[in-house]
Amino acid sequence: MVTDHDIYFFDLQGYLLLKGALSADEVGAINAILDTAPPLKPGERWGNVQAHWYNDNDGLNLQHIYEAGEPFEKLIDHPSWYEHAKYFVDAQGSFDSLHGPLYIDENFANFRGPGEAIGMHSGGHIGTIRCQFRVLNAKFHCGQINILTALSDIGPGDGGTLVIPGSHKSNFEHPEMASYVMHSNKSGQTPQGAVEVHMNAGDALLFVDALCHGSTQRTNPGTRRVVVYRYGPSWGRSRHDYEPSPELLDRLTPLRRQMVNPIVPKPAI
Ligand SMILES: O=C(O)CCC(=O)C(=O)O
Ligand SMILES: [Fe+2]
Repeated sequence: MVTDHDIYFFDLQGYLLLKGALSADEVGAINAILDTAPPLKPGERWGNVQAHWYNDNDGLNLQHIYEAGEPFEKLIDHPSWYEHAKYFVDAQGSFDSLHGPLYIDENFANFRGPGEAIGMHSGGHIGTIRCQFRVLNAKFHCGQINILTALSDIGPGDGGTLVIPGSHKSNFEHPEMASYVMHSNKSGQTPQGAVEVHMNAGDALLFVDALCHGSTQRTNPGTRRVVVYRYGPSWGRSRHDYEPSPELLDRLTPLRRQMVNPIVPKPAI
């Protein structure tokens, strides 16, 4: 459940670190499937999973990863963060009557190798509704709550996530931002105020997308593995042009099905 401590620090910082969100068995089952992924280039498919890059140096994404099997389906409404996502997108009570269940508008696994990083982006000054942080009358109305879960330990040199605590409420762009856009975040050379989040496999970083964030550059050998599930209100649309497959929709529980496909249009006639 969401505690007073979670509420206070999420409001203050824009993120929470959920230690041990996944068990070693859950992480093991996910990694075992990812180990079977063939080498993929952006645009190529692996079943219903789609290989993708945001940019050419932030690591390969396997988009639509909830198509890759039951261990990924479990993450849709995982008890370690489901109530948090629901609470921060819109406080319980009004939530169900006003805009239905949560919706996942993007979900992917990311592999980050040596030299790769994602530059700093976002921040409260941007104001995009999809990513917004908003509290009114003591209720949260966040546009997007991200759950980034570590599938390998992430320490110094591993390309860990950088966050600027409190930047979800900033009214101005970080003055050093221009030098930290895409791919320039060497470990140890981070924008003033940034915190590099170190995680153990199974820990989950919950953050509102309005938070200014990015990553350090991976300098260690090997690969950082994470999965990211993004939660918003059910009137959102997929960030990409991916549709859930009929096979996935068939397999899912009613709640999970609603969360991947909340609005099923009725034919006009
Ligand atoms: O790869 C990371 O550490 C950050 C990913 C990111 O920017 C996001 O999930 O929105
Ligand atoms: Fe991001």
